[in-house]
Amino acid sequence: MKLYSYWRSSAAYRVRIALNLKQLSFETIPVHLLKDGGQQHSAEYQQLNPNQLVPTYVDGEFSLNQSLAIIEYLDEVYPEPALLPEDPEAKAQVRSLALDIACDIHPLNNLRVLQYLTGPLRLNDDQKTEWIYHWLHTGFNALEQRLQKTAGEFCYGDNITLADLCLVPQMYNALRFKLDTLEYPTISRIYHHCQQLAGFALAAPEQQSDAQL
Ligand SMILES: N[C@@H](CCC(=O)N[C@@H](CS)C(=O)NCC(=O)O)C(=O)O
Repeated sequence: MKLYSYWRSSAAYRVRIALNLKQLSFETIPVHLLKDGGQQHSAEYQQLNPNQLVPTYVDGEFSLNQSLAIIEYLDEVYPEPALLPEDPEAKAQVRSLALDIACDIHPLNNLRVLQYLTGPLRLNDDQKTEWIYHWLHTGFNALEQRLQKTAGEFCYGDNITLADLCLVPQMYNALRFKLDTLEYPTISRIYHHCQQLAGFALAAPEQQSDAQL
């Protein structure tokens, strides 16, 4: 099993957590998102993933992009521990929380979006930061309200789910941008709790072989 990954990529971080929780050993193939103009744009990587984004999961002839699709695939093939509840309503709620993060928060502050803002659209650094904070606060405000209704120890009740695998990297990313997270006590509590668990801790950006500290 191979994971094309970048240490600071939130989407790759989600998959690393899943692989760790399921105790699957995998080889990390680093794709440096900044070096050489971004190795995700190389012809070789484009063959593997035409979206030019990480992660890409490869197992033999099987290759898959999109972190949530990868995690759900792993969850079906390696069911323990389950990352989605069985009950249809609970499962839908967990997916909905995960998608709030993965579809409505994460993409707006992705590298290629920020590069387009400061490149062709000529935003300066302060304007870029305002953009990042605006979309993080918009998403976190909604997420905090939802979690106040759904959370137990984790995002949805007391079991780790797909939603936690999305929350942790997104919060890591927000802290990296020095977002004031005091307004988000539930998000913060779940984040700090997850950080204590080995599967999450080992997936952290700083623990990766390609980390540049
Ligand atoms: N929806 C995709 C998002 C993948 C994604 O945006 N990856 C980012 C890193 S977190 C990336 O490769 N960015 C490179 C770029 O923007 O050029 C997933 O969940 O896998």
